[in-house]
Amino acid sequence: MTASTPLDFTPWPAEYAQYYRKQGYWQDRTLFDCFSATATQSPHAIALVCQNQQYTYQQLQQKIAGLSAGLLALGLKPGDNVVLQMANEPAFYICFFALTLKGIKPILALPAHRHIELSYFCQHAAAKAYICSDQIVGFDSQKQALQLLETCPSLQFAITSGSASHPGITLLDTLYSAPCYQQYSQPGDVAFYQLSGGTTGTSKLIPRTHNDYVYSVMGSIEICRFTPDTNYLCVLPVAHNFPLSSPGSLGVFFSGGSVILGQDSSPKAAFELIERHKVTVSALVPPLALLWMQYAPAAGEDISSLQLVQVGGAKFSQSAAQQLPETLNCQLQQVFGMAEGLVNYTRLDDPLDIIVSTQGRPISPDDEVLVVNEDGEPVPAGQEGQLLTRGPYTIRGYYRAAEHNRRAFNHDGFYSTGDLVRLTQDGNIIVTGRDKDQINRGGEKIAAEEVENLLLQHPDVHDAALIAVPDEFLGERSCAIVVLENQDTPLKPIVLKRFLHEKGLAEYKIPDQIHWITVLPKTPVGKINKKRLREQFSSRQLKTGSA
Ligand code: AMP
Ligand code: DBH
Repeated sequence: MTASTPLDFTPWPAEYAQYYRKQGYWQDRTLFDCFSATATQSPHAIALVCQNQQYTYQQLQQKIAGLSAGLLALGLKPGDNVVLQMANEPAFYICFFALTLKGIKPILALPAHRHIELSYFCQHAAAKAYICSDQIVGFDSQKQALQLLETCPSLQFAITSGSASHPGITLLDTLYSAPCYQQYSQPGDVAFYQLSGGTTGTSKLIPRTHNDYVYSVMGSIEICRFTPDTNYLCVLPVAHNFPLSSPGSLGVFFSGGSVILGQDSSPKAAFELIERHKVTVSALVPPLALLWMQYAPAAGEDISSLQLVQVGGAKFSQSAAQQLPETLNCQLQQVFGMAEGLVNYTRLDDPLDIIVSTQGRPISPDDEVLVVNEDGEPVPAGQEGQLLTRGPYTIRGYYRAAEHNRRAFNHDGFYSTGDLVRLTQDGNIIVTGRDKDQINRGGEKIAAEEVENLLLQHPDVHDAALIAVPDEFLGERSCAIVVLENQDTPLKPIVLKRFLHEKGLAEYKIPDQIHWITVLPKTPVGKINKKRLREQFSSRQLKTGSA
């Protein structure tokens, strides 16, 4: 049996693959090989702590191999796709490694995803199973599972963590069998799908191979100096690329440290975990970093073990970056990454002004970074332009998205990130803006078009545009500008919000505010003039005639 289905992804051209191997980036090891190397070396070290549960590397490895056998016995096969949606719980990692060990490819859904996102993933990837959790607060994942089983023809199995389930849903705990270590996935194969924030429609699926992902993690470990003494607190959603791989939990597992899983990212809960488990490093999005900084001065907890806080996912303001090291009494690292690949870090030994004022530089000497103007020509150093990138862990194409790929990747295979950046003299990147139709709501990405298309499905909506407006806490919040069919009949913003909610859209994508307008301004070529809208609505408060 083999998991390789060649059309799953756009491979790197042979000469690049050969070069990346020659350089030692691609080591032809699977994710499970890397986990196992630690388990062999330090079987009794603590790999994972979550509430009152604790696993050594050996215990976790056995669980992984046991579940992997059970998944095959259930009827899943190498090459199958499954949707994996879990809370911050040990079962996530057990499933992740068990699936990839057997060449079954998880699509890493976020806990916030709902019917619209989940059914799209199931259908687009012809997923055979939905593996969910009983621990996502405020979400009946089993009801969701039944709904998916009904609506997605490819779906054969729904599996849940926890101890109680509806008939027709399999309990994960019943699947554990005798450990089987046989691998059905090759290092060059797609191991799993990460998700992009998207710019058009629903998130795109990002095929990540063992080789490229392992390299991004190993490179990150070196830069962030993860060691067996690292105690990493994961409070961001486990499946997100940042806390999974930059260096994230995988970085911990591959270097022998301990992951401490937190379900509650509020400062008090997180600080208690830091104190109890002598946490040395954590990864935060900017709004969380701000909350931790507000809480820290009067905190009763001892967080003196904390050495490093990584901040990424959205732009961290320079003034907050300046204050963080003193306020949390630790080092700051800025991380500018993307699930498509390229990850940039400020280095631990960089001068403070670089750490505070830039978003760092790539992991790899062979990450190619181009800053170009609208015609695709390189701009002089120091000038703002669009960031294009290509390299040993940046994908060459999204999964089953031929048309979108023609726009997102140029002829030479460079990925067009949609970010506007400036390069400093010493090669650090400063993110200056964005050239993609996306709202970055404190690290959560919203594709404007997806929400606009849903708004247009409401019978009273004639036209709609979703824009980002500045928000002191989130950096940006989302604002829908709506033209009503009948402008004499007022509509309450809450009606539209409820409409989106009932459609099954993830909560974070529901517009923070909604304004009415008689007609949307257009550009000379007839596109909605979002720049004008942003200028017009940026200073509007949440209160004024909106929601
Ligand atoms: P995604 O492609 O959904 O994984 O989202 C990645 C995007 O998040 C990047 O292309 C940036 O737009 C944004 N991003 C991530 N980290 C940072 C950062 N440190 N500063 C500014 N933007 C960031
Ligand atoms: O925002 C991101 O997607 C992101 C941020 C930091 C990321 O994917 C990463 C680091 O790896």
